[in-house]
Amino acid sequence: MVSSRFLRFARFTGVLAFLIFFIVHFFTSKSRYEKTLALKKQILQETYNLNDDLPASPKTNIKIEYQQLPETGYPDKINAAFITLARNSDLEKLAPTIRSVEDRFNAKFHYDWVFINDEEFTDEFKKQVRTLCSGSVIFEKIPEEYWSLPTDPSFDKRKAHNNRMKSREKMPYGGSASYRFMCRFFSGFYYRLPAISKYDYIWRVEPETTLHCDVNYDVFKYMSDNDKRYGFTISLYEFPLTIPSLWKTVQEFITLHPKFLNDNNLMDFISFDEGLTFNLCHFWTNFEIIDVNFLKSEAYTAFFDYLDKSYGFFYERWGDAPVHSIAVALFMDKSQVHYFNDIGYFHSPMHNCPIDDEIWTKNHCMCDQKFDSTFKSFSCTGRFYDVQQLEKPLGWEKFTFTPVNGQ
Ligand SMILES: Nc1nc2c(ncn2[C@@H]2O[C@H](COP(=O)(O)OP(=O)(O)OP(=O)(O)O)[C@@H](O)[C@H]2O)c(=O)[nH]1
Ligand SMILES: [Mg+2]
Repeated sequence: MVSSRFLRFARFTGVLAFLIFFIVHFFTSKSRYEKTLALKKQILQETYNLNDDLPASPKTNIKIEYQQLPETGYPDKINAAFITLARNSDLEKLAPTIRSVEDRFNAKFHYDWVFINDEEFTDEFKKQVRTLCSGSVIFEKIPEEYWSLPTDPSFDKRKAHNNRMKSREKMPYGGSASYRFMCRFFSGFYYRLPAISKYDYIWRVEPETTLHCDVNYDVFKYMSDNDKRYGFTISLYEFPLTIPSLWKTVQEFITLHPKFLNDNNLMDFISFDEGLTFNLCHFWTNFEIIDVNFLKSEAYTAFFDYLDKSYGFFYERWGDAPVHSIAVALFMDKSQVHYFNDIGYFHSPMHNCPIDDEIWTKNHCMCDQKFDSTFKSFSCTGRFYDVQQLEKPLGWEKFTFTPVNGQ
């Protein structure tokens, strides 16, 4: 009797305990679920609204601020871009160059990059450069008239052909037609492309080149703020056989248009005898930062048109480097030409490697100062210092000799 009553009581208690456990578990797990959901929401919000005001954590009182790089650079950005002429086949050599320019400079500023080609760029090329550049990327195909022989009746195709044949063994790219198209294009046409003419400054970058040092300031803004219109890193002497009649043609142009000659020009940089002859000194244009409005000016346009009509780009093998350099030296005020001693640059086989230890260290340069070309005998930059009356860095004399076997 007693035992059956006890059994009923035990069964009732068991059911009651199970019910209580079930109800408690139901409510606690619901609030845990809601908490988890709220936390997830918070994380999502923090992730996607990085710059919203976040509450400090009540436990630590620490407020985590997420750093987000601006999409379009910073408010002071100049109307400027990088430009690169390249073939699809240059991609492998170009990719490390873009990486170097981005790592050393552009990842901080996000300037646009315009890629130009005489053919359509492949999807593979576009995909690769897009992923490396931090600014907008623009692809432009060169119109045929900018990359072909002149069509005027007075142009002698046979003479151009003969020059290529006889120059084949005498100079680099002497036999190449496309090299001549490239030099003429960089002398007179590239800045007329709509994708380029809209900028105020352009910085030219070639495949297989490297920036040796960090550039922690906005180079374009520096140029604009200081009224600089041309910037270079390396200068040297031109191969005379490529330009037998260039200086004569320049002299004719100046005689016809003396008004274009700047009163405060850099003639002494390009001539040892006040303009009688060209001393072959030129800025190496594979690195070049230039004011596009200078190229679009009446003086430069008339200058290029005059040179082009003499057909020296084809009857000889005029390079864009002497053409740009002569124009800069004669038509610009010399105070507007700037030598960058702090960027560090390499285009085979020449280095610009800051010899000033403070600059080299501060900018984390990765180059051997022994090989810096600035004050070597094959460079004209020492002359640039003299003509501009710039103070040479301490100990520059130690860097005038080319090391033999790296010693
Ligand atoms: N799209 C295209 N680009 C070219 C062509 N030829 C040269 N280039 C580009 O024009 C620039 C200059 O050419 P380079 O071959 O480097 O000329 P260089 O600097 O005088 O000679 P190197 O000492 O060999 O570098 C580079 O950016 C090349 O990628 C061409 O036929 N088509
Ligand atoms: Mg090159």
